[in-house]
Amino acid sequence: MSVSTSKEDGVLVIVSDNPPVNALGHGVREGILRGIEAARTDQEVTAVVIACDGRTFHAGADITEFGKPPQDPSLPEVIEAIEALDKPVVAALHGTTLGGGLEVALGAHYRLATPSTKLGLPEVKLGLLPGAGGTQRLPRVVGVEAALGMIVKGDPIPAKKAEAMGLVDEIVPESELRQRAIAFARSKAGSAELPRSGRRTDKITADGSVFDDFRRANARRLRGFEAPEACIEAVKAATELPLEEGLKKERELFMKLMMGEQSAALRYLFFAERAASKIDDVPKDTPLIEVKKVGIIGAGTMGGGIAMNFLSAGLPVTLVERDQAPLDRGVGIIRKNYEATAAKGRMSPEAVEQAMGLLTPSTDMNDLKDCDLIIEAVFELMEIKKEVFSRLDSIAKDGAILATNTSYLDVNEIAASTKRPESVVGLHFFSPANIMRLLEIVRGEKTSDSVLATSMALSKKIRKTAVVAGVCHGFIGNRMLAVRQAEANNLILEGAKPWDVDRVLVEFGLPMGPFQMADLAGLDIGWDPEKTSSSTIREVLCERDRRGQKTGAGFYDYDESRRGAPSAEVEEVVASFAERSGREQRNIGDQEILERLLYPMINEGAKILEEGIAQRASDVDIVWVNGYGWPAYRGGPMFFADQQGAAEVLAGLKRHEARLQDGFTLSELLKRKAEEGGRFTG
Ligand code: 3H9
Repeated sequence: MSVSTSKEDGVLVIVSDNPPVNALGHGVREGILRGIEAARTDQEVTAVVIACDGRTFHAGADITEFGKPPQDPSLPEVIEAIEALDKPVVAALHGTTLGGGLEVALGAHYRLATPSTKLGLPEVKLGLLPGAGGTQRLPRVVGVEAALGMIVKGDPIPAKKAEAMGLVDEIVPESELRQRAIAFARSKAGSAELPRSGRRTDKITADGSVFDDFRRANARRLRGFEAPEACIEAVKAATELPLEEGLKKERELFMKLMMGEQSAALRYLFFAERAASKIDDVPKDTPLIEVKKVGIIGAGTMGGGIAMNFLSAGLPVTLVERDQAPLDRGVGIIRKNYEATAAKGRMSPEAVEQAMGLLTPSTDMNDLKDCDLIIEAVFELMEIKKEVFSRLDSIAKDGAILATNTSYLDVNEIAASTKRPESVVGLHFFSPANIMRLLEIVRGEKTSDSVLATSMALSKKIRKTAVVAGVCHGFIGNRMLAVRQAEANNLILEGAKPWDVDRVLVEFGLPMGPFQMADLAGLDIGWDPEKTSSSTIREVLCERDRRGQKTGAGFYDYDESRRGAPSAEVEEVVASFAERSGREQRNIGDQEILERLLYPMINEGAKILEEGIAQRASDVDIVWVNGYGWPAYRGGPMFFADQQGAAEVLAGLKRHEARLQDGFTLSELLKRKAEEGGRFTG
């Protein structure tokens, strides 16, 4: 039984125990309602405490029940019964009091919390809104502005802040929570007036501009998402309607979101992210290597960004660069980045010094000898990587993890330059490495289970979302990106304009298209002015000093504030290439652009799966959402493929096959899925 009750001196204590997070599944809802009903009818009971065993108070509704036929009692019904009880109800909060869990707490008349409790309404991150009264009760308790922030952004707040807002009545020590809650409840027994969140009126007024101001201030991060607007509408309803009608409105908005594609995609990603951290054939009890000290070779943008991850997690880092000047520059940039974060109020000045205090710069690779993990982030050239690894082999201590941050190269070949290939792994960070959440853990043929399991555990410590990839050119993300890039180039040679290609992807929900991305990164990456031969569009643009945003021109012309405008010169360059390649320029519609960019990527994703480079389709999606800006509300390329249907993707590829890049072949897995009507994702 997941809910038990006991009576302590007139207080009925209702305790849920539904590991791992006390989700409010059917049995839990039923148990709480039964407890409330018992409290109502039992004359001996004068007050109630609602609490949870285990690591947390209810962390929300049970997401696995979503999309299945609803089972009574519903959560709103349970919460209404709690609020309506004429005996004081105290919620005893600990851990992560989230979503439906916080809504239960809002239904209670009083809330006590331990100092480490986090409180939040994260439903928006699942493409939903709080659907059990949260949008109506929270603004009545903390005011409209504070509630908007919590509901529309979905980030939890610490207990102390919740107390200051009036959301928590008292903070009590962790070990005394239950007893203090019982004593508190007893002290309120017999109260004539109970503070019911839903009946409060004092904080619920707001002038309409609050909502518009909020929309404006958050427009960028909310672009394309449906749920935040619905959240705003629901909170607005709280200011305009009596509770019952507001709850009805909330329900309506909630159900609409729940049935929609965006929430399906975001819920899928929630589970996809958790699945990604599981390595199928590595036993759960694989011993981990203790990582107490990290070494990084290369103090450039990448090396510096990687270092920051570990420094921020409290791990000492030795940063090695060949010469003093670039080392100083690298260290300077790390400090500047931290100081910029502090200036925005996201880090204290003491934390900056603490992080910098963990950094040891060095020009001597021998200083890496006591590191447990060493990550190489030097120039992307096999010969250089091999040289670094063979030197590392003679310096690093036994058992140390030797990682390469290569984004394309063969990790097996790099590993073979050492006498300990089992210790070698790819840790592919994405730029800017201190910000981007994705980490590809590249598993070499000989990488040991311990090295893999430790890499995965470490990714959590540095707050990355990691995905395991096998060895191939570009691993999961860049391999698929290369296919899209080649197709984007084909499209412009056939007559699509670079800005149209970019626009189609931005309208789809990506932050930018391939040509905007190229301009941002610089067209001259890998370009050698000594050896240039005008053989590609990119080369010609570099030769004309159109090297991207930094030179004020690339595929676009840029003004001083780096706003890009279509360039007649680029059109001319592209047209002359098209003529030379004998391609006829034609008008290409948006739908063809989208299919030509996305379907070959999906085909490549399917090959990645059939070759076993990715463990599961959802891992491919995690890579694209976290590393390449694929809109989360579209789930990822493989989820998108399932929504289109594999047969439609295959038909689309066949429609365009003659025009696709040389050497294009269809994935056998895609063909099979199309034939069987099967899905890539669960
Ligand atoms: C809601 O409440 C709607 C209401 O407003 C209205 C209803 C009418 N359900 O993340 P972890 C599983 S919407 C089912 O690795 P952590 C999770 O899949 C909900 N399962 O642990 C994993 O399973 P497995 C609003 C859930 O310590 C295991 O628990 N609430 C749920 O890193 C451990 O999870 C949220 O959105 C759930 N609600 O983080 C909160 N939650 O071991 C969602 C977790 O098989 N949850 N599981 O892979 C979280 O944010 C994190 O899980 C939490 C713990 C912070 C709680």
